[in-house]
Amino acid sequence: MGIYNEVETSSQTELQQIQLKRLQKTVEHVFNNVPFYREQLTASQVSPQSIQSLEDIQKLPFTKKHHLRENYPFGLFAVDQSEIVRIHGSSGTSGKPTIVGYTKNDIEMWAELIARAISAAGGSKGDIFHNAYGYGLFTGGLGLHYGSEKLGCTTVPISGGNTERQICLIQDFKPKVIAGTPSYILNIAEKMEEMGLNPEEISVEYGIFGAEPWSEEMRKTLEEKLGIKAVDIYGLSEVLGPGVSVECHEAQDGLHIADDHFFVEVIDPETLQPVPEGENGELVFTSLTKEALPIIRYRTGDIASITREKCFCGRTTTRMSRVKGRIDDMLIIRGVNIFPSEIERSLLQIADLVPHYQIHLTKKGTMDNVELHVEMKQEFFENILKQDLNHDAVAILKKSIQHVMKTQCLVSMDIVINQPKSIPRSEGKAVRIVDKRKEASPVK
Ligand code: DLL
Repeated sequence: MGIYNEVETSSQTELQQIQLKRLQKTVEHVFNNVPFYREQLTASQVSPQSIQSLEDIQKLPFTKKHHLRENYPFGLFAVDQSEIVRIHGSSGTSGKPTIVGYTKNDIEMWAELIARAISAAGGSKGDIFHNAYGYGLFTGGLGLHYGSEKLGCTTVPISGGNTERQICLIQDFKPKVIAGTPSYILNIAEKMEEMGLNPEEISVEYGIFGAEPWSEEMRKTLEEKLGIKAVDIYGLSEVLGPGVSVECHEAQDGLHIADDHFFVEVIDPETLQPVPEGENGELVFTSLTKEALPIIRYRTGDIASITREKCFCGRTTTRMSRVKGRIDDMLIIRGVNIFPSEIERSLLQIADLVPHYQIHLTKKGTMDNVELHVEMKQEFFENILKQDLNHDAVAILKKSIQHVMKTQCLVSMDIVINQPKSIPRSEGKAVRIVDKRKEASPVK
């Protein structure tokens, strides 16, 4: 069943015992080695000895992204710089990246978690693994790379971009597993379609997609276009990178968290109190084994729910739902809260559109306004040109999109239907929200 390490099927009690021991060790590690945490814990009147049960984690203060920024670049590292063998970072919306570091043991643990993830996704030793995640400071490329080698896959470090060359190598090497952001893999899949390749001619059987929110409908689209089974992989630099959780290909029903390396909580982002299992809230992670950058109760800003029900695949680990989106990306349209992934889910049901879209935030007078930019399919466009469709066709399509948005997402927004190929294609993480509100405001 592709279970890489038997710990993935341990009982919840065994997992919790492992977690408590490792949590105690981690709190001691940060208290002794990171001045920031020593001050935080002291201010909250908590010492390493205060952690006697897993519930005691709630005594610990939260860590947020700004704490990493304020301690840029290496201030939260818990080991001497000479022990750090790798640096990664995530580009923020503003200013300098958030920098993270890894010791040799951290890299080994990360590779193990990715080996588990590729196994869960359907891959195994000897498979050719086409890695289209970007290499560089971003954790996707090298993160997947080391795990793929550890599992024994033949790893192709193609990185993102240069789509034609990617397709050429896919045709020549015949990989079984492909990894990348769903938006970039869609880009590759569409190019393949244009080249007249059909899914039966594509060797790939399994896809490992993540690093950005995507919907169940996008999964169906990618699976059909490539003739594969696709799983969701999640992670973030501050906590590790990819591999914090991954779906299994057997159930494709929630992402298995590596409970032996991370303790997950789900909180209400307003009250900061835990929410019941099964309810959506903000994911909070504490690392349990990291040496270089141990992290305590990191508020991810990502919205999801968790369940501890055993999975059909045999794994007993906590599962998280798909991430609906980041709190920062939540749109509030006339009082209704909505994530871009929910818009995506509805849009992908409309036959005359391609699965690319952007949400433009603009100003109408003094009011915030939302424009949904979508793109018509090539056939639809050609039918208009040939006048097989009358000039009202676009207006009718626009009405039907508006109707879907109103009934499924409960919001009304302006719809802009673009000609084929006009929405920018992604080579990594797709830009879904374009904020033009500042551009529109008059110069003071
Ligand atoms: O995106 C790590 C990664 C690489 C994950 C490759 C999966 C595959 P960052 O650049 O630090 O790290 O961005 C982390 O991306 O907080 C989420 O908001 C988002 N994210 C990551 N995976 C998913 C996913 C990598 N599967 C941020 N679904 C996170 C939805 C995701 N959002």
